[in-house]
Amino acid sequence: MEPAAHRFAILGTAGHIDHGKTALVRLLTGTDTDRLKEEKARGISIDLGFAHLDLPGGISCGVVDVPGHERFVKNMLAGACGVDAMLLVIAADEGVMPQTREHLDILDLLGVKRGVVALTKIDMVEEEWLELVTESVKEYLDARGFGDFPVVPVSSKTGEGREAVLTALAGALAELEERPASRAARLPVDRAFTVEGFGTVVTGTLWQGTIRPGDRLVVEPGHVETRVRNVEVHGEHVAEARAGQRTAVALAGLARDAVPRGTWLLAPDTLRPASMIDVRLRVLRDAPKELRHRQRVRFHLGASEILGRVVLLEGDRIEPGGEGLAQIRLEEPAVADRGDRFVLRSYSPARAIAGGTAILPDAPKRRRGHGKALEEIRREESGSPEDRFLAALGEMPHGAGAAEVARAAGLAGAEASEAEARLIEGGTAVRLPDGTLVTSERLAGLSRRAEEVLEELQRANPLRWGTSRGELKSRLGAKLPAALFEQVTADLLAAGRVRQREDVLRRGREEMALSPELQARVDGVAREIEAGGVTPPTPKELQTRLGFNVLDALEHLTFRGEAVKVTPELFMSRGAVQRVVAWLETFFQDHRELSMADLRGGLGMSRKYSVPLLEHLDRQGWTRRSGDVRIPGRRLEGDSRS
Ligand SMILES: Nc1nc2c(ncn2[C@@H]2O[C@H](COP(=O)(O)OP(=O)(O)OP(=O)(O)O)[C@@H](O)[C@H]2O)c(=O)[nH]1
Ligand SMILES: [Mg+2]
Repeated sequence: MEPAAHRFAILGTAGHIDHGKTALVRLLTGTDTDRLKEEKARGISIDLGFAHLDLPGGISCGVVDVPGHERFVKNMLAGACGVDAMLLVIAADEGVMPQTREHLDILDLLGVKRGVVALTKIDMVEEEWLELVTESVKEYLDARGFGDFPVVPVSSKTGEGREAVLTALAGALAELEERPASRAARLPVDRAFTVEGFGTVVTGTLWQGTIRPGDRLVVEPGHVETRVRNVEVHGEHVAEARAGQRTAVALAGLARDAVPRGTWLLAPDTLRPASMIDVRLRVLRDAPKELRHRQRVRFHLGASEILGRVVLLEGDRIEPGGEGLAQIRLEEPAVADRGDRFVLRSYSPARAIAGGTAILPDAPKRRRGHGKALEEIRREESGSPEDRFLAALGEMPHGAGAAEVARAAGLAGAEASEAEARLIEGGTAVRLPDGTLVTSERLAGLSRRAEEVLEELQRANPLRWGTSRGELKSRLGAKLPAALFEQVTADLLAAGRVRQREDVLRRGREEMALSPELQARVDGVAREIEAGGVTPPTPKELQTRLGFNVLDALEHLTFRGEAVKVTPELFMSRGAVQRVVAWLETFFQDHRELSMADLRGGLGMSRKYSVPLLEHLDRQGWTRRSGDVRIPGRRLEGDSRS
């Protein structure tokens, strides 16, 4: 199966125990994510559950349902790391509760900025109470910096509000950036099990890159080499899993124990596990205490939890709400990449207290009070001018002018212009004809999506040669700037991956090939309008007569030049139109003017045909309006004897 042309997103639930996360996922998807016996018996979620949701607007979502119980926050973290958006569930009868706060804290630390708040169980409360709760939930979100999240009332019991939740989710994900498929594969394993006939299967969200059957991958930590036997997305075999998809991978010759939750599937020779990571830390504003030097913590990254200590490099403590540079020293190695977000929980009681970003994922041992070390970390953090310019540009999906990028990167003067020039020279950034800069990665991603959209539309509409530029552009995003779109299509045309006729684009080199069944339909339609001569049946009449939707066939015949689209309601065969033109030529040999009645009488047609036909002939230059009558148009003038 080819990858479909829609986008992928991972949606994670969040919220206090019993507030209705699993019930809402069931209402939205039809899937019961509580699959463990114990979950069913106790009526609570213990581990992660997974479902699939197709949202309006063509977004295919992997849903990760997390448990709300305080004791299972560890499992929640394994699911939350790597979500694109949150579905924060708050029961209308209880309002904001401790794990509502902790889950939102965690998602905040992980940098999740999209989401919808579902106010569940509205069937259990009075109208007035609902208003009060809505108000206080909105206040809470506002104070936490999530004031732009829609709050949607819903009942998983009656189904009320289901559509509104779906619409709100589609809105929250509408402008989601595609994850980089061009980078090396990286998948945090959140489940591993044995499947009869396939051996060991692991699941996780593919953070970046692609995975295909036959790929060689490495499991880290442990450095176990393996080969992909099979790839599934949402329960279907695929030729390729793409970044952003929930993925199940069957691995050859590997025991289940070799890939427990917390390990990673990686493209070979990419990341290495390491125990010392330089980081920037941020302590939660309502953490119960300050973070102390050498404090023991639980380090959560991807689906892994690793114990370690925090070595603070700037002072002895970080107060709630504060931040600083630190080194995390772990008891077991972690597989981190530069820029990864992670969460820290206190050792006991286990509670989310801080989070941060990896700066140097495999660092030398740092000592406190070393000005040089701090300087090095700061330099790593901000990067070279080129890195900073590229990072700033990478945050701008529509690209931007050089001045704007430089400002966002905190660069000026020669430093900025040199960084820009080097990136363009090196092919990492591209300057469009209108001056806009954009990363090559973004351009490549757009090209790829454009091809997918074209492919999908071609498959869905086999009678159409291709897709109009306008339709392709709107499919790629209503706000996509014209210059960017032009560049994408120009690149595809130059690479020979797409062809163009008038303003219609077609993917690939093959010509249209109709199935015998479709060809028979087209031939049937062609015969009917041919037989109708200058008074062919309308599409509606044809449809009744033939019993299928004839519009595509008529457009197809028009595209092939075998029919002429006089109006959307009148398609005439090419032969019939040629006969009309021949009749006109003869007519104008003896007459100066043509009246509507002449046309009707001469060709034997009613007003229903003569009016649109004459307008078509005007447009095509065969006739020209002159007062109430027609005279020969420019295409007949050479022949006219008048
Ligand atoms: N009346 C009513 N009951 C609901 C609604 N949503 C959930 N419930 C009930 O509330 C209870 C808890 O729902 P769950 O969906 O399991 O809650 P949860 O948030 O997944 O709980 P954990 O996963 O354990 O954190 C169940 O008995 C549900 O049937 C609702 O909208 N209306
Ligand atoms: Mg649940």
